[in-house]
Amino acid sequence: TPQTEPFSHHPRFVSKLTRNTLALILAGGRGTRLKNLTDWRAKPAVPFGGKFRIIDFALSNCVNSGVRRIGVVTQYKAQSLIRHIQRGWSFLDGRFKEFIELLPAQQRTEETWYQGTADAVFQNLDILRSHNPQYVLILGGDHIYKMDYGRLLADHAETQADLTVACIEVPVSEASAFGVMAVDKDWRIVNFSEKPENPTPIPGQSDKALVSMGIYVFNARFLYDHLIEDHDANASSHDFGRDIIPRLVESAQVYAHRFQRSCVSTTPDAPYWRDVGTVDAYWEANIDLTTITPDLNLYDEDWPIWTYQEQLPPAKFVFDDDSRRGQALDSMVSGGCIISGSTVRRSLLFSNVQVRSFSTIEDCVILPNVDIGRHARLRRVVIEKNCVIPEGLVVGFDADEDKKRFYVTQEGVTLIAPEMLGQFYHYV
Ligand code: ADQ
Ligand code: ADP
Repeated sequence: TPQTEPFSHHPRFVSKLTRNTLALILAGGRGTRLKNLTDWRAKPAVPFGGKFRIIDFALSNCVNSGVRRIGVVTQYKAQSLIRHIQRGWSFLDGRFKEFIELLPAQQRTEETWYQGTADAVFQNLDILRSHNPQYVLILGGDHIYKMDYGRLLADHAETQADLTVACIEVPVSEASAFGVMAVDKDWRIVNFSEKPENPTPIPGQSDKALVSMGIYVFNARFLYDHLIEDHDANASSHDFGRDIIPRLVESAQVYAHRFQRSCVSTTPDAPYWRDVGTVDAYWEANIDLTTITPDLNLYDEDWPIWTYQEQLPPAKFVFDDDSRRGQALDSMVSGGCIISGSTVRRSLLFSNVQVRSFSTIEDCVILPNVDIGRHARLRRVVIEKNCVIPEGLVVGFDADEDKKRFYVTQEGVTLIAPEMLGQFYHYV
């Protein structure tokens, strides 16, 4: 029988639930819509917010929630992701039974790479079992959000579900990119369809749909049984959204958990959850951080976003007598940057960016180790790591001209990568 009393009165406290949970972060997807930003790295390794990489958000949510046994499942272009995790995330302490473990596709149990998200978990079943968790929390590695998974686990235990799927409301016009669900009055999922052409709106709210965030809590044993069953099924694509969840909704206790608030949110009505899967969305989410009250608060001491930090000197601003400039306004500027004799506005500079005299940078997202020569004028540009921007380059004023050399998005954001400048990559 479902628990009716509040979970806080229950003998199993949330800390016990989080401690008995093993998180698996799926970080192996391709992420092709980010164009050159994912040519050499997996999407979860793409730098975000000046200091972080996308996966730091899911990882920080785990650590801050008290879920400190974490597996990261990797496949495509994993080298820089693995490097980041080794350098930045090895602080978890084995003495407290905390760990982060990398689970690369390695054809250990099968003769194939990971076929789909469910297969990626299936191929690590023996490792999962050896840790003996009570709950398995399955997450994607490519969203930006702050979420307390303790709430989700408490909800899962309270409803005595076999599986709980975290969900959020999105405009119905965007819903076909997601798994769309229908729930009954107790939030039990009664229907689930993966990326339907014509998504069904929430009853009484014709403009909204309830969609899966790709975040699942399974009772461990229940998960193992169903992964084995799915593995043996011929017609399956071995994907949670396409195969496992629609099937379980019919036969098991599958509940929805509504993501209603980011842990500490400046805008409690609209929980922040972004897929920065396109260059436009990536630019927009990064630039938003430079506004006066961003939708995502990175200054929240209760929910720090952990990452690997290089030891770098402070950002420096040099006033140049000739150009009579040397400033950044409405911008975020990371360690190791030097802005000399130039003006930066509404921009986000990652570590070790140099902007030289007489240049003007507006609405730009500049990844680490970029050197911008004199007299450059850049507007609405994303610059990939390690670019050397030649003296006098003008981008963002004439889209037809820019398209000849660079990638220009629908919204008129230009992406510049070293290859486009004829530059060979040099590893730093
Ligand atoms: P998608 O967004 O299409 O749908 P999917 O491509 O299945 O997500 O990837 C989910 C996560 O798994 C990503 O973090 C990705 O990197 C990783 N991944 C994908 N293939 C992998 C593989 N072979 N090996 C390892 N990792 C892999 C899912 C759900 C929808 C839901 C959305 C929410 O299927 O129902 O609405 O997420 O974004
Ligand atoms: P990240 O910014 O994610 O750390 P890196 O720039 O370090 O990524 O690149 C990840 C990996 O891809 C590195 O091993 C690097 O050597 C390789 N790489 C990146 N760009 C190129 C390129 N243009 N040509 C060859 N190798 C590259």
